Amino acid sequence: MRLLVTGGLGFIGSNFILSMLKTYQDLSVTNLDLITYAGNLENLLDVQDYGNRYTFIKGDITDKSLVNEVVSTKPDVLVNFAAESHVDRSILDASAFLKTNIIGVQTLMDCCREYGVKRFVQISTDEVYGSLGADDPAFVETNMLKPNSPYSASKASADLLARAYHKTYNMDVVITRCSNNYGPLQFPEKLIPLMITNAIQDQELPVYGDGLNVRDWIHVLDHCRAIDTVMRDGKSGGIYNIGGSCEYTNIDIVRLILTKLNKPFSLIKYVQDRPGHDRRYAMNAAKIHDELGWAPSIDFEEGIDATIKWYIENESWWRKIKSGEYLDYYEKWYGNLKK
Ligand code: NAD
Ligand code: TDX
Repeated sequence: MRLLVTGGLGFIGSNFILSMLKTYQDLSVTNLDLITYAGNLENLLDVQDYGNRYTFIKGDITDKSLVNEVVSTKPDVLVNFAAESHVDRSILDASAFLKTNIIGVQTLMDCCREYGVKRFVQISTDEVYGSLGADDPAFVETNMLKPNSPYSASKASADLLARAYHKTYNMDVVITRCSNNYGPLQFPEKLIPLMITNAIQDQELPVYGDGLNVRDWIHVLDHCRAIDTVMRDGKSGGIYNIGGSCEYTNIDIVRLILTKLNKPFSLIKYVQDRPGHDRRYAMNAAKIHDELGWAPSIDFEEGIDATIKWYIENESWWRKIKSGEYLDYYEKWYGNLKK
């Protein structure tokens, strides 16, 4: 199988590429990534072991002539991870989100159609469904899309575009919608790596609002295995929820991390809430389980222990990130949230 992966230098994409190259000997990957602030060549240093089974191309998924050139090599499948992915940054400025997450997807799908790529896999998110109340049933694939942030609105737009290309052009498109991922190589702007690295540095841990918002956590490798399953066996035009069935409040996650690192709860700092903050996400993943036989396999306690260990052992990786642009962003965002 010849895979074209877009956005493969980010958190989930790099974990996906590593696990695919390791699992399948008869598979090669071309990775097209712009190397934005979130893309990191260091994430895939280990792929040198795979020789010519891995090719990297630097470029923008909104650049039609480049994408045409890359797609003209006719990969079997395109898996699109490329996106602006951080809700808080979308609140500061939505422009790049609309460009990459919507126009980028259109560009990729147009080129795939032109060159007859057999399948397009769009990596989407639970956030397209909006927010749940404490007693609401978990999201199912048939729920209405009710995005609440510029980020989730851009991802929902891409999902609708993917649906339209399937209906209009009979294009073979599958969409995966996953809950919150954690694991190695996650950029330290997201809750879990932010809290682990701030705690290691004895810095404040900023908790939004009352800290009682709920997320459904899944280890990134369980997500990658689900994507592989949908990519191979998912029904054309199908949408598949992926989740860990593992709901935690943010404050419980933060306290767990501090406890495991043997750091005091006094590092916790409640700050102003994120505008439009979704209260709760929970995924009903019965469809992917019943139709394709996938279920998560990594226990949260074990996964979080391994993740904390990874951040302790890879301090130079995240210390390099936590400089320059990151510090400017941090000041701009958290500077406004002080209570
Ligand atoms: P990330 O921010 O870590 O990585 C995004 C990658 O896309 C980076 O390597 C970046 O350089 C690249 N990129 C950005 N704009 C690009 C462009 N215009 N052209 C080419 N490459 C570009 O994101 P992530 O957390 O790995 O998420 C990957 C995908 O999964 C996203 O589509 C996101 O919406 C989705 N998702 C993420 C989560 C999560 O918990 N992180 C959960 C569900 C879905
Ligand atoms: O400093 C913080 N303090 C805090 O309380 C940060 C960064 C987050 N939070 C809260 C906000 C959320 O309730 O933690 C929760 C998780 O926040 P994020 O890590 O920013 O993730 P979330 O907004 O839930 O979105 C994530 O999951 C779905 C990913 O970033 C998206 O890319 C994915 O689509």
